[in-house]
Amino acid sequence: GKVRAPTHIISTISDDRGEEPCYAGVPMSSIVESGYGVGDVISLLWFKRSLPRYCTHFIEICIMLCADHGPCVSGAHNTIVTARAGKDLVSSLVSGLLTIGPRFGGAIDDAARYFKDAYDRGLTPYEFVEGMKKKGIRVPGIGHRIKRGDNKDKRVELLQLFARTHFPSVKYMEYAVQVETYTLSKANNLVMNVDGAIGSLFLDLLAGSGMFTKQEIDEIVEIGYLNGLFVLARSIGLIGHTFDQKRLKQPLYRHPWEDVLYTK
Ligand code: Q5B
Repeated sequence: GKVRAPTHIISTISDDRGEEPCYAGVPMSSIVESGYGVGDVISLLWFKRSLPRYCTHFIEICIMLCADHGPCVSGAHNTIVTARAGKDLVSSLVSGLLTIGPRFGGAIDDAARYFKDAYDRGLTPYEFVEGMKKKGIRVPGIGHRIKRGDNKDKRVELLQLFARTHFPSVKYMEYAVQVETYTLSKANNLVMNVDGAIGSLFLDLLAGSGMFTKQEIDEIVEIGYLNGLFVLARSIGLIGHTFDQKRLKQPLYRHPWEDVLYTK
């Protein structure tokens, strides 16, 4: 019989060999005719399955809420400086994206990992937070530069409200809220941030939707899919900041001497 030559690439999420591209086996015409949205496309290309509407709606809300947070955050600042240095769209975009990491926007996967581990092991919020302190690790998903216990992040409240209304279970979110109550008793800046809200709620989506096996959930959390939500969302804002600077014909940025402490 015929012997298949060995391939150098394996791909399982999309196929463009037919008349139309397919995402996880679903042809583009079905995607358009069924009125699918970005949440459905993410479900197909990242999770290789169609998810219930409340899940895809939740994903879309995450994207909308994280699209931008003003010009002063790390990502936007880098993008603005790069655009003002005369660089092109892609350079300005990636310069902003490269700031996404454990302190800024990229704490979602670790928040999911640590909250899941602590909840599944039955740790009290006290045991979890103090255990992290002993290890010298900041609790991912907790803390914000400008948000405080008496000025909570509206995005977190909106995500929690949506989940309380639509998710079958919010056990991980409730655990993260208990952790926040404990951290706020220590310092007013230790609020749950948007990374912590998305990380804990995505655990509830994965566990409560009935669409994933335990093994699949563990793999998603281990590989780290969830920072992808912030990267994707914030790209929208960073592209906007690039256009804004170009439209405003802003000159080369130079940081003022007065704002630097020159010392030996
Ligand atoms: N302390 C976010 O810190 C920030 C602690 C903590 C225990 C914690 C910090 C942190 C974990 C990572 C995380 C996502 C760096 C943030 C985002 C997107 C964004 C951004 C925007 C957007 C802020 C003061 C004292 C110190 C610290 C202690 C702080 N955090 N202890 N666990 N998690 N969080 N990142 O204000 O005793 O004085 O030494 O790393 O979740 O990025 O809008 O801006 O949409 O763009 O710089 O929302 O919390 O505070 O470093 O001066 O710390 O609090 O140990 O204690 P700050 P620091 P001590 S959301």
